[in-house]
Amino acid sequence: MTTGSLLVVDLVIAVLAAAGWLGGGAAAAVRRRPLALALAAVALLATLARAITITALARAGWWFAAEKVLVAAPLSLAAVAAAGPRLRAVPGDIRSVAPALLFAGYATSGALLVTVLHGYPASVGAGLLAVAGAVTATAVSWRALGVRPSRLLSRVALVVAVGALVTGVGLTVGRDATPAVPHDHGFRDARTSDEPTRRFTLTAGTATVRASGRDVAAWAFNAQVPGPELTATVGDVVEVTLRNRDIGRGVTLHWHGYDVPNSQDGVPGVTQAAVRPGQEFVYRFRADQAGTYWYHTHSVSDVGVRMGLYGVLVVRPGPMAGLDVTVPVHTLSGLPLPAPRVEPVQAGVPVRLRLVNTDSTTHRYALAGTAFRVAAIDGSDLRGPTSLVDTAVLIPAGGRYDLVFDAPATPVALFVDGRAVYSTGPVSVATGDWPVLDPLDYGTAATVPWSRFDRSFTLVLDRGLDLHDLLPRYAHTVNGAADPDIPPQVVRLGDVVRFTIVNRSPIVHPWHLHGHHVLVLSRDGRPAAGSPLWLDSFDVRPGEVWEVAFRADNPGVWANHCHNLAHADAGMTMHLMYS
Ligand SMILES: [Cu+2]
Repeated sequence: MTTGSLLVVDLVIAVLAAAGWLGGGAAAAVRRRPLALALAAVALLATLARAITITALARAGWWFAAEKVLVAAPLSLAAVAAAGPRLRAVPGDIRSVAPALLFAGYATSGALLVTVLHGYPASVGAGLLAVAGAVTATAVSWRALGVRPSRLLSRVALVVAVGALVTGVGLTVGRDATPAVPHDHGFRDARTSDEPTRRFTLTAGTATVRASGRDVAAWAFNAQVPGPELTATVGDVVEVTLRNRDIGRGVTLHWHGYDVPNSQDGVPGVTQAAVRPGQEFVYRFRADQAGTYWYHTHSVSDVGVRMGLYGVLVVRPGPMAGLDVTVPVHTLSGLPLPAPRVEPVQAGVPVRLRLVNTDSTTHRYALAGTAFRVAAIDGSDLRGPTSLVDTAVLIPAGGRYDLVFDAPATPVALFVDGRAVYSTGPVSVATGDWPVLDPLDYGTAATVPWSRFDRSFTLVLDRGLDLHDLLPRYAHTVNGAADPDIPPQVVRLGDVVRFTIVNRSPIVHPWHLHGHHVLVLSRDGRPAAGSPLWLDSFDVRPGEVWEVAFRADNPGVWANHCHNLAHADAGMTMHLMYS
């Protein structure tokens, strides 16, 4: 079983245990003897079963099990200790068992809430709050049931509840505040004089565009979605004037995957101020990385990109032979945008399909009718890519794959999530059960260029309750904190930096570090065995642990975030800073 499934199974068992104890207690309180005993038996079994799931999760990594071992296991033991003896010799009046069963229910529910609302890392504060909640709820139940516990027991319960509550609140609220990322640095001017310059103007504005035969309200660059395709040749200087006509929430341009100087990175509040209606900003950078990239607004990026403020950036090493076409995939108001119309080519002509996923979720691509190679991922050429046939690829949010093949005499079609987006003729084939390429096993391996790491950071991705502008929200968290409270990763110029990224949530998080490409070292402890993978966007699936590394060679303050942009907006954003 994968760690991701194990996390889900453990959660289901925990819910079953808590619900069983609480239901059993309630049934006992109203003297429904058979129901009470049945529910209590289910709860007991579920509680014991957690010993297996928690042990398995701890073996997969302490990140997955910390609060379960430290909070759920002791509270589950307390539950069994309280309820077990009462169930072994059930008294004539089942109602007298109710307080013990309810205590077991409150204790296991408290532990469950610690997992769901607090997550990683485990904290003494959260554990004590769970204890306080369980004891208080039990005391209230005692009174409601008219059970008279001994005076000593009542006093002990009161002291435990108040003590745990006060300490727990103190520890939870008093968490160290983290330094904020400095804003609005001096912007370095990347102006250069004598290189050939490619100049573009992008004007952001509200627009109406056509998607799946319907008129849809959009935010667009130059009134089109996607925005104009920007192309350059290695060695050019790219100069883009961004104007904002009427996007009230501001616009910027982020060059996704392009390791530009920090001042050109387009992150509002970090590298520049958002461009307001009537304003403009000029971006300049040297096109020294060939490959497939894209640009998008980073101002209220979740809404802005979804509404259409994005386009493709392609940098070629020189003139390319054959057909070279970009296929950005985007969903606008729930409707897929049409793919570009492609002229048919003669058999034997080399074709490069530059696939770009500009949505916030993973897409599955299947190229039917021809063998192909994956020539590049995230703009970086792969080493020794082999020929693939009837194989699908999964492209994470923000990711790019370049597929190359020689046009066959028969039709070719590209399916995205089962829908044909590009075809040179009718192709009818079921691609749903094709195997999926694992890029970690594809191509020819090379040795990792570093043997030691100057800095190592672990990022544990989860969900948790968070106060944002004094309002509680269920945030997407990193190491238990949400933006803007996640401490930055501080590095020095020249450091070799390793990130361990752990996903203990039940959803995929596509990771994206600005300004750098990271080399994949391993996934779930298994070293990458294929071509070196230099990525800027990669899916960390539930239960996965990725190790990636890079050399800190691009000074500045860089956003480091989940590229499911709704997650990024809901807390999963932090920064890499150079000291
Ligand atoms: Cu995410």
